[in-house]
Amino acid sequence: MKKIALSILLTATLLTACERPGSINKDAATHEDMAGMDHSGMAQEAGSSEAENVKAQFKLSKDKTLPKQDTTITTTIQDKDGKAINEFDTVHEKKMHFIIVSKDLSYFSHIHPDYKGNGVFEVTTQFPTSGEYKMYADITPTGMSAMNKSQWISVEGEAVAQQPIVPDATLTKVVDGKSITLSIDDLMPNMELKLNFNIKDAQTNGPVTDLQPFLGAVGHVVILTKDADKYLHVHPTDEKASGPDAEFMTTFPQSGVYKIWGQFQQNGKVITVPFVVKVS
Ligand SMILES: [Cu+2]
Repeated sequence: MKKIALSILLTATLLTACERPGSINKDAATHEDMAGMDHSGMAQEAGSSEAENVKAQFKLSKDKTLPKQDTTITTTIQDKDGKAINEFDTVHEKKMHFIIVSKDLSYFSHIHPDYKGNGVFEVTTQFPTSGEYKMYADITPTGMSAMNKSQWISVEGEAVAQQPIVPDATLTKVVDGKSITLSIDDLMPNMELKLNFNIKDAQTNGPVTDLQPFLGAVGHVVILTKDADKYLHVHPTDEKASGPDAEFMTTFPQSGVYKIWGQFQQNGKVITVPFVVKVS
């Protein structure tokens, strides 16, 4: 009896996967936690079998990583047999998008490592404070779908106060003289949703219509679960838009609190606007 139930469940799962070829969940599911990290720093992955066959090794330039000091992060991408994966699609102008967040998600950094060949990427950055950080490498090995690999790291020093991650009462924020309002069709899990960022001049309240392409699109959006466990795939619906609206699609894989960062560019300057939402 149990066997039959399981096979029905499996069939249902396969059907769902077939019905939704562009399924975002497939790309988004990524796991890595402190406990699951071994000494070599190999990231273990859950998710699609394609992603399971790709491994990332993150190495920091110093044995002890200190805040406010240049730290080089080397990310090596290999297949499951330890062979270098050396071809990557350029997505939004880059072969790798690299996100670093603090454990409380108050710190967010979006940078682009240089590709050194042979599956090796390198970037130099500084961590602002001591504490735990999570790094995500967002890549599309040629012939595969987009995927991300992640790992927690510790920056030495005295513990710093953690900021609470609380859903915003209002989804309008003022950043760098812009007033940005986020609207989402429905804050419900497991459905493809539209996220619209409406951008106004905070002083005149006039629409901002001269957004510049940022990484080849109207903007870039990163979404993480509150515990930083899941990194969601987000894509713009109209890459060539220039404001005041910038529209993106994503799927929240489960109920819970998520942090969303929108990044837009005007007059050569990038603004990053964070929101916290509750999906239920
Ligand atoms: Cu990027």
